[in-house]
Amino acid sequence: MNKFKKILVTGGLGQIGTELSLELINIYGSENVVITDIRDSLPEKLQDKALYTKLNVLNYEELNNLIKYHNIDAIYHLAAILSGKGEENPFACWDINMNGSMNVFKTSIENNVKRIFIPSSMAAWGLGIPKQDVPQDSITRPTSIYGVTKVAGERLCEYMFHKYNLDCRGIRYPGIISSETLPGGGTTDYAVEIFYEAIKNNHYTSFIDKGTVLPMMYMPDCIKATINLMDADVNKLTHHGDYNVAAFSFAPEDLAREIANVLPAFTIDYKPDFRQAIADSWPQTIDDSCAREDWNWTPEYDITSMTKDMIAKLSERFK
Ligand code: AKB
Repeated sequence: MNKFKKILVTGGLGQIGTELSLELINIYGSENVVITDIRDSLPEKLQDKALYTKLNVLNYEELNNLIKYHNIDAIYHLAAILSGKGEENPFACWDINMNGSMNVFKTSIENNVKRIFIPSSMAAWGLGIPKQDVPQDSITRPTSIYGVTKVAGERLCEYMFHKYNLDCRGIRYPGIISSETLPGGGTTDYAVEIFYEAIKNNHYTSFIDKGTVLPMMYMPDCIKATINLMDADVNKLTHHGDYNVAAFSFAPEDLAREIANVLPAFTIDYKPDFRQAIADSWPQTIDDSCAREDWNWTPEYDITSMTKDMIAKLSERFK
């Protein structure tokens, strides 16, 4: 049975938002999923398939009115500025990520929203962490403004749960690789761009250096994790806004090798930029045993199956 009656997605036209919205529409029906974003209208592939309202999450009144109007009982709050863009404008990153989330908390409390999802990220980690198998309960000393907002968001989810009985949930996403919508300004974006360049030009210049191993996940697993955590029994959860999840880890040269197995002419070179310092502060592998125990998390894709699927999908689109 479906858990919720009417769902709101903020940032619903972003990298994760687009595919999450499509899956929620499959499960709940297009009349029960309200997509919001700052764009004027829906892209072609979503037109006539979804309810859409242009919304800036910083506008509390509009957000609150929308939630009342639709009688929303679950929110997936994905509107955020990611790590790369965050370093270009730290004040805007704080504003959108923190004040946007505060608006979502406040309206959820006011309107008795049953459950909300606010993603965290591996960016919550930073100085002094174990690079291998970073545990669920580990120190979080991020060096990026995005990471600072993610740690604050995690703590706020916990706080709102205890103070207001607001059921807030979140995952520490690794880098997410996807074929439908490009990511918008993260450090792990290279692992998506590389596929587009491989198909179009047989070559990619990576802004992340050789040897930089980072945790990654394919979009179908990201959507599965997000929906499964939201559907989980609250009594089984030992955490709220900060579940570790993992799928596979690789360095750019590992991914290049996998791509070359399918597209033998592919080559890569390296020109690291400011995002290298962010990547260097993140772990290489993540211990996700807590998510596995609490809500049965298991990923389906590994680097090889993800690479084959990405190339098949993008080759079809760009043929
Ligand atoms: C980013 O690179 O900023 C994001 C993230 C890991 O949260 N993909």
